[in-house]
Amino acid sequence: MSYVLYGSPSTASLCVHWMLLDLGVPFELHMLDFASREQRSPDYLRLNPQGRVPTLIVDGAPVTESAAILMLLAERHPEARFDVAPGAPGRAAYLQTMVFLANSLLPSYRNWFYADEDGDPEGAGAIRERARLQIEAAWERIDAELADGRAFLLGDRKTAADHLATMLARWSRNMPRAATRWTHVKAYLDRMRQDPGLREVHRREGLADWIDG
Ligand SMILES: N[C@@H](CCC(=O)N[C@@H](CS)C(=O)NCC(=O)O)C(=O)O
Repeated sequence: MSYVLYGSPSTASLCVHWMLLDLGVPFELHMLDFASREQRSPDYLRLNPQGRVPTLIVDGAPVTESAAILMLLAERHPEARFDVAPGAPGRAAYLQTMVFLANSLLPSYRNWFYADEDGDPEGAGAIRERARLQIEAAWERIDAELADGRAFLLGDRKTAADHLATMLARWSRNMPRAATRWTHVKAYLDRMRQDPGLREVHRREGLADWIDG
């Protein structure tokens, strides 16, 4: 199995980088320079026509979309138990949570951070305000789920949902209401921030903020 990850520090590639470290598999890492728009270079657009990260080259073929990559890696390395197998108890919750994070929460962050670039800059303020409300509603929902004191998003073991949710929580750190402002989410994140793989990915990506609270 061979892996080559294209990413950029603190972006959507972080969750994939983290899972690769957790899996302990060899991989090559290419950090793209967003300042020089390397993600829009012809060479990179051949791998990822959207010009976004992450892209993971899996045995020579590019795969995009962070959540899909996480689920693929979990499936290819079942010994790590980062997913819930078809037919196993908790499978529905796993699928529901992954799709909720990827389909509802992550695009709202895209709108928050890229309102000017992705659409008409004149309407960007309204887009950002709506995105903020959607992001806050999502953390409200996740907070309610964590209220039963479970250690991880899906119960008592770490899954791909934790890789994705923790990265998304990190992105809220400078927003009007950071994810850490919800009581149960904060308790969860305080535990996750002790995770050796998450700490290592912060170190490798040169990120000193947020990881220590
Ligand atoms: N749905 C995609 C979103 C990827 C995405 O928006 N990545 C951002 C960084 S977080 C990016 O590459 N931005 C550079 C750009 O749009 O030019 C995923 O989950 O992989």
